[in-house]
Amino acid sequence: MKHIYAYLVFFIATALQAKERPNILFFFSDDHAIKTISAYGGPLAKIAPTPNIDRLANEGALFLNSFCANSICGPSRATILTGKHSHINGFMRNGNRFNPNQWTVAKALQDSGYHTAVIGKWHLNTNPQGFDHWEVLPGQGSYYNPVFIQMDGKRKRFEGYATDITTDKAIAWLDKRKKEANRKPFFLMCQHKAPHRTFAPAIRHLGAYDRVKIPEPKTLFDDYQNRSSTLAKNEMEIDRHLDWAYDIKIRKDERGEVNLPKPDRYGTPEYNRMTPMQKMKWNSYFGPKNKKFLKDFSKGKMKNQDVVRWKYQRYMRNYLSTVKAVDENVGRMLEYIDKNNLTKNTIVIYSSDQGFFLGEHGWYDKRWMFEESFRMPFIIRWPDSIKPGSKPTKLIQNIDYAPTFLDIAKLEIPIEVQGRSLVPLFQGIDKRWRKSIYYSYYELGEHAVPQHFGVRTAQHKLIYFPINKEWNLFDLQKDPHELKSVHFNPAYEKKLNDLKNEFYRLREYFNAPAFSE
Ligand code: SGN
Ligand code: CA
Repeated sequence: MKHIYAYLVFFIATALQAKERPNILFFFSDDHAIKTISAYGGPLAKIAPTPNIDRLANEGALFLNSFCANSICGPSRATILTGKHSHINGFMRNGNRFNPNQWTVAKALQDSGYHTAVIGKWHLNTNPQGFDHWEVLPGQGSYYNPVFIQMDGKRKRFEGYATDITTDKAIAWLDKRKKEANRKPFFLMCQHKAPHRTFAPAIRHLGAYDRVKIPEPKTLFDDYQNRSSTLAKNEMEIDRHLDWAYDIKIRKDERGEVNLPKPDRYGTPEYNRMTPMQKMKWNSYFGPKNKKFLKDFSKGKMKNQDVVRWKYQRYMRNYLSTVKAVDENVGRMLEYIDKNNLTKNTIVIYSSDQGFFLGEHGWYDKRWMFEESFRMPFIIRWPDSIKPGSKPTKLIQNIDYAPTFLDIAKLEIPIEVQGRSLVPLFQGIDKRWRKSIYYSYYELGEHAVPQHFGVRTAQHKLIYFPINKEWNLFDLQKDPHELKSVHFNPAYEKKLNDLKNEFYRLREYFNAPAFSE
C-alpha cells in the first residue's frame, strides 16, 4: 500500500511538473522564404498553400516582423543556440567551427531536466553537445538517400527523401521516449535540409506545380541602379549564375548538340545518389520538358529574358515542391502529437535559418540585408498561452529564441545572452520593446556579397558597406522593394544621422568588433 502511495505521489508530481514545464518542438528548415508560407500571404499563398504550417499560425501567433542577425546558415544556427550575435558566439561565417564548450540553450535545458534531441541539418562543424540524442546530416546534407552521422561518429545512409526521413527519426525518438517510465519534458529540434539549394523535390512531388504559372516578382530584371555599387557585382542571379545541370536540372548527357551558356560548374551530385528506380521517375518527369526547352532554345527564338523567365519557373516549381514536403511532414508530426495527447502541453515553433530570394532583384540565395533574405519565418503555437490567430508586429530576431526557451522552461536568462524573451509578446505585454535591430554579415565573398552591417527600424533600414565605405538608406514604407537608397537626399538628412547614431549605439551595446576593410 505504502508502495502504491509513493508511486502515486511520484506520478502526480511528475504530471504536475510536466504541466508546468511544456515540451518544445522546434521545426527548422533551411532557406525558407516567408512568401512561400501561405499564412504570411502574398501572391503565392493560393498557388502553393502550406496548410500544416498555417495550422500553427491559426492556432498560435504569426510574427510579422521576424529577422535574422546574420543571413547565413551556420551563423543563424549558432545564434539560436546561444542567444548571441555572431561576433560573440564566434561563428561568424559558414565553415567556422562552433565552439562546443560554450553555453547553449540546449545544455541549459538538458541540465534543468529536459530530454533534448536534434535531428537533421546541423552545419556547425563540431558534434552537437547538450543533446541526449542527435543524428545529423554531414555539412549541407543530401536530399536523396541521405547520410546521417550517428552519435558514435559512424555515418549511415538511409534510402528515401531527407525531409521524410528526418521526420521519421524525430517521431521514432518521441515514440521511444513514450515508453520511458520517468518522462521528462522534451526539447526536440527537427531540422530539415529543404528547401535549400539544389531544390530537389521528393519524387512524389515532381510536377506538383506544373499547372500554374508562378507570378514573377517586380524586380526579376533589376538593374542595380541607385544603390550600393556592390550590388551589380553579385554572383547570385538566376540569369548569370544558376547552374544548368546542378540547379536547373538539364544534365549534359541530355543536351545532344545544344550548347547552353555558362555556368555549369557542379555536376549532378543529387541525381548521382539516386536508385535506378528514382532515376527512372526523375527522367520521365524532367526528360520530355528538357527536350522541349532545348529544342526551343536551339532554334534561337528565345531572347535572354525568355530564358531567364523559363529558368525562374523551373527554379520556383522545384523550390515550392521541396516546401510541399516540409509542410506535409510538419502535418505528420502535428498529427503524431495530437494522437499522443501532447498537443496541449507542447509549444510548437516553425522557423527557418534565414529567408531567400525567389527572383527578387533577379536573385536566388540570401546574405544581403534586403527584406527577402533578412526575414525569418517565426510561427509559434502554445495552447492557452498564445491567442490563436494573433499577429505580433514587434521587431524580433533569432537572438531571442534561446532566452524565450529558457523563459518557457522557467529558467533564468544569463546576463551574457543578448536576445530577449518573447514571452511578454505572447501575452500582449510589450511596453518598452526594442525599436531597432542590428544586422551583420561577415562572409568573405561567396556569391560575391560583401561584408555589410546595418540597423532596421519599423520604417527604415540603414546599411554600411566597409569595403567602399558606402551607406545606403531605405524608406521601407515608400520603397518596399528597396530599389532606391535615399542616403543622399536632403529630406532624409536627419533620419540618416539618427540612424547612424542608432547603428553605433547598437554596435557598442552588442560589443561589435571594428570593421575590417
Ligand atoms: C552552399 C550553396 C550556396 C549557398 C551556401 C550557403 N552552394 O555553398 O549557394 O549560398 O551553401 O547556404 S551548394 O552548391 O552547396 O548548394 S547555407 O544555407 O548553408 O548558408
Ligand atoms: Ca540556410
